[in-house]
Amino acid sequence: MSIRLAIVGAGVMGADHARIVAENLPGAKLQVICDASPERARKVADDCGAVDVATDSLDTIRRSDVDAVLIASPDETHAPLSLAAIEAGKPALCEKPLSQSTRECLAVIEAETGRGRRFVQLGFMRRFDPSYAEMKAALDAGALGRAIMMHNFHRNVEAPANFTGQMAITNSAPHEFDVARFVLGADYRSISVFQPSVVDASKTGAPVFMVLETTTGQLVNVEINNNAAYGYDVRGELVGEKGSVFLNGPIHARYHLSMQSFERYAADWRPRFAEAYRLQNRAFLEFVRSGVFPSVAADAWDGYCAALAAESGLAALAAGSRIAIAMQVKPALYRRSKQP
Ligand code: ISE
Repeated sequence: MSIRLAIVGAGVMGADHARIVAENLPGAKLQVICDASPERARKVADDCGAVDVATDSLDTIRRSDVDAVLIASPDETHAPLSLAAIEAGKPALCEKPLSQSTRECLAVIEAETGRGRRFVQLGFMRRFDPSYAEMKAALDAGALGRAIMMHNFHRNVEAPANFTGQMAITNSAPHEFDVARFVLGADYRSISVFQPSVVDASKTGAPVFMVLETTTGQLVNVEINNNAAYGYDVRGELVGEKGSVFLNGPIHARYHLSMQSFERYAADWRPRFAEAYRLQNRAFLEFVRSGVFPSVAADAWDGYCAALAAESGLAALAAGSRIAIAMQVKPALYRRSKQP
């Protein structure tokens, strides 16, 4: 029998998830598209062949014809809607970040711990990206020797108008906080944040440069530049004792035109990470079917770790100094292999 999915939030990511489900997720059925705007919900439902539309997210999560939920609404709703899914006993694939506040992440963790299983798979899709997977596999296989450093660049064309100065750290950088932690298999000990004085720091999406130290002695640096102008560009290099691995994006063509040779950039992250989203959503469907949490996927604890790095990053920026990152003790549920 098909798994009946509700998508909450019909913006850019909700629409993209609906398309992935419709085109690439055999065994899943788009049951409901829910959005505060009925027109937006209807448009996505019509484009992707969903059965129904709704405007109330909590009612949608509780509906008896919904087996699992995909949360793609604005950041501040992620934790409350995850809690509602847990309360309804339904697995949820929640877009990142779980929350911009560690307090809210801990509430989700407490709710899952109370029920003795994981419900929330977090949309840190880069864990499923073939280039990061290969980087991690090379490290795990010992090919690079011990990891020493990881360099990360994250550039968007232009920050959305609603992007506050802090969102480079709380909305964009969590991808790097999570994926570097995932690749290295290490937690963070401290963070320092810098801003180039040549740009106006109050400007929407002003760039930041961060340096994190891991508990196992590596340095991780992260550039976030949400007004890079030229294209969506994510780069990463893992440096080990014996060599390094550099990420390659999925480039399908090279142009030779007008005395130039070049490749094209996408305007946003969806083409760059299309395969990662597809694999992530497949893993979620398998999780709903089997109850076994995907070993690669991020869970609520990983969401807490990313939020803690972001919160500490904001404190480091305000203080103008290096801030220690002090983690809570990891509950036993999240120490187990990712079984339910
Ligand atoms: C956005 O929310 C995303 O998740 C994108 O993957 C990221 O590149 C962008 O910086 C974020 O704002």
